[in-house]
Amino acid sequence: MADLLIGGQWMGAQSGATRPIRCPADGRLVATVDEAGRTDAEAAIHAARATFDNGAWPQTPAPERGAVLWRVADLLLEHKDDVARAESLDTGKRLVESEYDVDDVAAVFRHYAGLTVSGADAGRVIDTGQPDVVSRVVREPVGVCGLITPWNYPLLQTSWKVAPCLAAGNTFVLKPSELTPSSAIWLMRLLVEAGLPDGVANLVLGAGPEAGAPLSEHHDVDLVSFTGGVVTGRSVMAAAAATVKKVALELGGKNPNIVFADADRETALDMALTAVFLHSGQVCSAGARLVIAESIHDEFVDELVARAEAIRLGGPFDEQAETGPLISAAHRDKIAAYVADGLAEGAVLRCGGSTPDDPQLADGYYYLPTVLDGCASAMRVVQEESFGPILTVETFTDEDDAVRLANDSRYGLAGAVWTADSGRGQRVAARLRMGTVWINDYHPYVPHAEWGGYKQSGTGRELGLAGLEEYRETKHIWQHIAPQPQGWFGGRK
Ligand code: TXE
Repeated sequence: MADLLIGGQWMGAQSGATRPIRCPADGRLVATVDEAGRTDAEAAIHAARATFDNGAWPQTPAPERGAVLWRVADLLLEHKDDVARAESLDTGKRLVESEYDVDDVAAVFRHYAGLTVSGADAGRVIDTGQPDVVSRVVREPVGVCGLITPWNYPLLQTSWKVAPCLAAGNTFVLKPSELTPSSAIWLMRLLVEAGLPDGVANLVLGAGPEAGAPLSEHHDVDLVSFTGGVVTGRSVMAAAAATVKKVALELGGKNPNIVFADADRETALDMALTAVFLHSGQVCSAGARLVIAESIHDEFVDELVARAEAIRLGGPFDEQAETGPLISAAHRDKIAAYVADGLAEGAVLRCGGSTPDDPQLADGYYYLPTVLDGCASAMRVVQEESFGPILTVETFTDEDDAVRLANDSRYGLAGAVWTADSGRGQRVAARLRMGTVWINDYHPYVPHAEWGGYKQSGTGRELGLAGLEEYRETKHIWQHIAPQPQGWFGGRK
């Protein structure tokens, strides 16, 4: 079956090109998919434009759009086993994690389905003080949206864009990561099955510079929403400037996990591991910087290292595995280079720092959970997002010092503070320049709360109500019901 969905038709690439998809856990071929180029992307943009300008979807009553989204959620859960399996084969992540992701994706679709019936679409009537004037502010879909997504949580991050985009009445072209296209193909099939009209959802697969770039460049695209690395994000934003389209960017982070001496030690330790090593650190909100009180540093880090050394690596279907491989050989090389760099800058290697020597893992892109102690915020390994299983450790003396260190970053996506002092937790949370702050927890998110970054972690918000607003324009309609000449210029009698 062909894999590109353009104007309601499944088709191959105009060039006939295809791309092999390999499982990062063992390198086995899991799919061969069509590889779109610029002309395919442009065809998809034209289809989305024509459907937006001439189709019924933008004018469909919001609750009817919501009903389609609700059906998508049901279908996702019905096909959960297949969708999760496809996601795990593409990403190498444990099956159980992909299953959680499908549940989360269904919840995201239901959240936006709910907003279509709860009045979030309602505009406002303005009291102008003029009885002969009806002044209304209405919310409208933005138009054609270009959605570009990454490989770490392929389906989840796609749902954060697709669900609000559709709820608001837009049409879109989706370009998932070329490394992990399978769950996007699944989602498109389910959107069609749920009754979405032809041409509303369009899918192109392929490399960023060919299949993705037209989504930020083309004058027929009104909004581009991108999740990925900061370097690519800058180029998306620069390309979008030429046509002044709306831009939403989620560009990852280098997130501090602050532990005060009065924190519940056992929980803070356990969660410090989850914060950074979940999905082998390939998480935009990973707690990759441990910022720890000097007085508990030795004891805490010794125990953390012992636990990190015991983490079991393995493929998606290995039930003993606690985390999986990195996405590619190139990404693993990048992680190794960050570790080498950190050591050259004076960090102390406490564990990991190499690939595992287990022969059963030899064909996958595994890297051992790594702890670098004695770090300083000026180091490259502390400043840049490695997006792998590397924890850097910095120590602080007091509350001000903790906040100063945590904020000493070009990123501002997320962070956490661990303390038994609720007042201190709130004080620190208020001073952290980040889009999400957890107090005595790490990683939870809900579809109802906004997600996004300060500083170079991006612009705009996903999820929550703001996640819907990204996909809407605001229009003021002024109607004079008893118009009279004003005589401003006098005119001719
Ligand atoms: O991502 P890219 P990469 C970070 C992480 C990682 C780094 C690089 O630090 O190591 O980014 O990862 C598409 N025009 N994150 O290189 O390039 C691309 O095809 C339009 C953080 O894999 O940003 C894919 O669909 N699109 C992150 C998407 O952009 C282009 C998640 C992301 O790829 C394009 C992933 C172009 N010119 C990586 N070039 C997070 N925020 O969660 C590429 N793409």
